[in-house]
Amino acid sequence: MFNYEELSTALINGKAPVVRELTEKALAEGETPQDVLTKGLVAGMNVVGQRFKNNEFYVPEVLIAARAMKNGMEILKPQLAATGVEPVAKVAIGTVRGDLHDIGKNLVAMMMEGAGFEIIDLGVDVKPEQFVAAVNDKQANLICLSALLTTTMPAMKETIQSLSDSGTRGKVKVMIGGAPVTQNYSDEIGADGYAPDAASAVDSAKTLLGL
Ligand code: B1M
Repeated sequence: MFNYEELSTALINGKAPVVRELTEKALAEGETPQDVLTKGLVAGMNVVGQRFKNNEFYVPEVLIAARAMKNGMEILKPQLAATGVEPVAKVAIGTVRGDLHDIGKNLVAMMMEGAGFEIIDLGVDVKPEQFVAAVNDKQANLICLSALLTTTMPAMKETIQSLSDSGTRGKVKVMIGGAPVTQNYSDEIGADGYAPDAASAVDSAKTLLGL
């Protein structure tokens, strides 16, 4: 039985090479990529978040842990994507203007890629007009907006407004998510859907696109 605590602890302590090694070991021992992600990496990141909240961790420790998480995710990405077949739809995903958090957004992108979606990753601090361009120039069928800060949630509303102003709103579905985001907020700003985590983001995307 793979020792997930060892993996989570390495991530919490920011030991990137150990995280990479243990992620590879877990897969070699037959653990599923989904289990390695949730029981190992996300579990560790949750502890980091809790410690950051309690002022036991400061920004440098969080960044080092985030880098360790990326190391593990690099190993998992091809495995998570391997289940995919032909792209089922084109998704433009990004963290909204003013917001630099990308770990959750990357997880959502990875899970969606694994489910067969073609992903256009616009990165972080993405301006409303960049999302509009993804619909007009790259024919995205679904826009995914991520926000981790209460102060950047209004940028989700502004993005939807820009889609309407540019006449593209009718061509695309909009899904939102991120720790402070709720279904109520989604309803309030006129998004088409909300998902609380990466796994349900895949289900919601499929429902929204009628797949
Ligand atoms: Co930031 N940060 N941070 N931070 N940070 C939070 C979010 C915070 C809650 C910490 C705290 O105070 N407890 C707090 C926000 C408070 C608030 O607004 N309510 C906060 C703050 C205040 C800040 C700064 C302002 C700190 C400062 O400088 N004073 C600053 C802002 C910078 C900016 O963005 N402009 C800042 C900076 C940073 C770092 C750069 C140090 C680093 C980011 C590194 C990176 O992303 N590359 C960081 C981190 C790591 C965090 C915490 C610790 C962890 C976030 C994370 O990655 N979680 C976070 C505390 C916490 O969450 N407990 C915190 C793991 C990730 C897997 O979860 O992103 O929630 P999450 O994603 C989930 C779901 O939300 C969902 O699926 C994902 C997987 O299940 N999801 C979607 C996400 N997007 C989705 C989209 C969807 C659907 C689902 O559809 C489209």
